[in-house]
Amino acid sequence: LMKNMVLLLCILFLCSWAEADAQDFHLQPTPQKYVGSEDSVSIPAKYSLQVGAALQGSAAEQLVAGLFPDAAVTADFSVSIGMKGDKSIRKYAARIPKQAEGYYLKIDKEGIVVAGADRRGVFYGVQTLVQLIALPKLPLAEVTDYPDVPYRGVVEGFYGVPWSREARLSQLDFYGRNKMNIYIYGPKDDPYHSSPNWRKPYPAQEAEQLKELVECARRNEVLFYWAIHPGKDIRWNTEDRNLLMEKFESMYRLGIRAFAVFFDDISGEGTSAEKQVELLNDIYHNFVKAKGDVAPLLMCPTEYNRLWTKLEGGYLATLGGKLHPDIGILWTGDKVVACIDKPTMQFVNPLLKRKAFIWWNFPVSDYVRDRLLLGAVYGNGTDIDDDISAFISNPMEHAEASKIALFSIADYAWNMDAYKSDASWRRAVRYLMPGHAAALQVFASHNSDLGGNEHDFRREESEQIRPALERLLDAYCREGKREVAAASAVTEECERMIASADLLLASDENPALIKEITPWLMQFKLLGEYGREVLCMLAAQCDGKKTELEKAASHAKALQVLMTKIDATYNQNGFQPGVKTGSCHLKPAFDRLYQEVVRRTGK
Ligand code: 14T
Repeated sequence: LMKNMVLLLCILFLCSWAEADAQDFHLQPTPQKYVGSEDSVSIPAKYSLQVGAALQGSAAEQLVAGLFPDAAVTADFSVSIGMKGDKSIRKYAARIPKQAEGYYLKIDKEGIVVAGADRRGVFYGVQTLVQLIALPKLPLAEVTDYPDVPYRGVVEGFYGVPWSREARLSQLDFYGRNKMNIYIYGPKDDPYHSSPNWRKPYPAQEAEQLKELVECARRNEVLFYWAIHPGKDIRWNTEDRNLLMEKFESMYRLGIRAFAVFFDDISGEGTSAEKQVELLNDIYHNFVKAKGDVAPLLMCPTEYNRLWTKLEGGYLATLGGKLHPDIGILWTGDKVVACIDKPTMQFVNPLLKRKAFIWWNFPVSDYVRDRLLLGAVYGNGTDIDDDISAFISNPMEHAEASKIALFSIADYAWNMDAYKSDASWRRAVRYLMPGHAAALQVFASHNSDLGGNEHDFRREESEQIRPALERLLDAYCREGKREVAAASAVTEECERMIASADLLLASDENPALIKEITPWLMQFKLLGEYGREVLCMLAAQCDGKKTELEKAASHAKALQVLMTKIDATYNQNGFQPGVKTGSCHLKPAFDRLYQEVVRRTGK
């Protein structure tokens, strides 16, 4: 008995300790080191604020000014913000991580310190502080933090309708909050980025909007790259070279300080490695270096993935050997669309003679335009941080919906060891619609797979209801039996789908998101109703209830017609027109059951 008592006490102790240790909040992206306490402090009305001299006019200073608008000259509570070398944080210099963009943050009863390794590090420290201050109580804490990957962010590189001004402004703010530091502007269907108009300067209004984006990027410590895609019709002569330089000059005048040249998805003259190298090295010496305040040049090769690499042709070897080592080379992995792992990097880095700059083609949906890719981010190696110079994502033309994946990509690229795919996904959903997280989670969990596609890239879908669906199908198709537990689990899921769709359609919590996904929400609701009715058919058939079966069958059939109508009415792009939802498991299972009931009824 005594032994058992001791054991019980031990267990109780361990539980309470685990409880105390578990935080009910999670910083985003997951920091490298967080030491928190149960104890908290409330920031008094009177506080002092010291901001390092080197931060004058910086994004970090602007963010801090918003957090602490009325500082006193002296006070018992002090807020000190600075970067390495600043007087304001001198005492803490030794605690600042050595890594670029790192920071040390301390909150105690006397005050708050944010000490960054560099300007962006300070900004990230303040962003972490923003998250902590938003909690019900400000915990006493020490954070020592830095990114695993030097460049983390987004390339607007898809085919389809380019993002709107509002969407881009919202994205840049999102990148700042999620500690992403790069955005590459390269929408394939902007005629001034690609052929035919890459040679021409932007019209006044578009130029003005780009200027505004550059300023917004600066406020968020995001490097704004502008990419040109000239390869479809470039002639390797001085005329085109000068036109390209002039275009870069005009973009420089708009405030852009980072440039890329894309040679993807082209054929013919433009694909020559020698000519591409010559142009890039020329831009490097006569533009980037000549200006002195321009970020490292980037290029997307024609052979940008392993599948398309013809080693005999020597294309990549030429780039690797002759392209100036400071020029970054983009790479999508073993295929156009593929996850990135150690072998991916072991193949490409020796060829490029540098760490590849990863362009991850997820959640881009320009080759499956009838789908939404709202699933979890998984499949990339968590041991590749030393092998890559960047991890950037090519998103969907649905900017707000892309944030589900981007949130987790930011988390992954900041701290790979700590990355937990499923937990990160759920936090992303909560971040986008905190008041409707459960509904959005239901919707996202059934809108993630791509279906059969040219890149053979698939994602898990409807994972938690799959076992019940399988048991239901199996029992009914083989033996004509209704597996009760599975049937009610699936019915409940259908009810959740219907309610979630209604809640989201009626909500004004995130109007931009709802607008993007409305056709899919309408389709999703119908699919839920269809599933529910098919299950009624099945029950009626099993119980031999003829009139009920007739009623349910005619409703199910009407719902099929309505779903077909939605598919033929909305999202009518010229590539993959239509609206597909729950298409990996739910829709096929419901269709199969419907047919099976009809077959067994003998109709
Ligand atoms: F630059 C590359 F890294 C890249 O991925 N290029 C395009 C990109 O703009 C597009 O969004 C992405 C996904 O569709 O794939 C590339 O475009 C393709 C890929 C193909 F396999 C265009 C045509 C293809 F046949």
